[in-house]
Amino acid sequence: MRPLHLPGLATGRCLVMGVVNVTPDSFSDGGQWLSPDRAIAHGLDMIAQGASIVDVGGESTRPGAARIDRDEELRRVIPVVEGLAAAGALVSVDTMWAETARAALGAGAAIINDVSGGRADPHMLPLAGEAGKPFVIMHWRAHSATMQNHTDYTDVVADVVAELEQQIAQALAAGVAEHQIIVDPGLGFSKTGEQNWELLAALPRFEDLGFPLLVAASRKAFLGALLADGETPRPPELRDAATAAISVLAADRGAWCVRVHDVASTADALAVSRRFHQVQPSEQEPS
Ligand code: PMM
Repeated sequence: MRPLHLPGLATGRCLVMGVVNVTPDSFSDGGQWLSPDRAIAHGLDMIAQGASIVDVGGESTRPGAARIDRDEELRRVIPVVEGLAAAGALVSVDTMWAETARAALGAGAAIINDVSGGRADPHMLPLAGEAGKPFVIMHWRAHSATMQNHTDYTDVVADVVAELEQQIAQALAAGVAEHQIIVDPGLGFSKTGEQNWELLAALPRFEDLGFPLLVAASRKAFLGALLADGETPRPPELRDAATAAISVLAADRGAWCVRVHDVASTADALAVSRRFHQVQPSEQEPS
């Protein structure tokens, strides 16, 4: 894996990115962090719980969501990025708009997390190249309003890998450096639940692309469906134990970082996994 140019991050273990959605309507935590002070406090709490990065977003990308305008996104995101960065947090900005990314970098953000991987705004890739900051390239086919109409694949793993390779090539051609790139299979974005499970099983194929791998399964609908009570999906806020389990499995399959809403449960699960893997089976006493 090519090392990222991002001093201060731990190596040799899977990192945790905590999510702060400054939105009224995210499926997972919408409406909870709309006040900048509460959002900043929540981000700092997540760092205390073990997050290395705080991801701040102002636009919901839940399936079917309508887009918001740039000014509204800026108004939501910039004070939170500024407050967290001033407090010493490593901040990523979750945006598809180059203008928001530029303003967030000016306010102290260290990473651009563009779920469209540069496809939504033609100015994003040149900005990422010019800024020289780590840039998340997520597999993406269409905006949230219609993305679930675009779940046809011949072979989901091979197709998502190939489409990510195209996105990476476009980024490199636009001036993004190899050492800036983070890749993400984009669970839930133009994917059915079944396809998400197939992608998770194939994470080593994504690691083989040679870039740090970000995995964001947290509270997503496929977990709600797995844990449904009859026809009723498990509500998002009750999907954190399942998320922590996925975090461990993803770390074991090469994830560089997992993006989660509840940092404490994932950080604990990853600590157990690290300790567990320290002991070789041959060293264990028969019980
Ligand atoms: N998913 C969401 C938002 N941002 N960023 C990346 N890199 N990968 C994702 O899968 C991703 C993301 C949607 O989830 P949320 O609304 O709970 O934040």
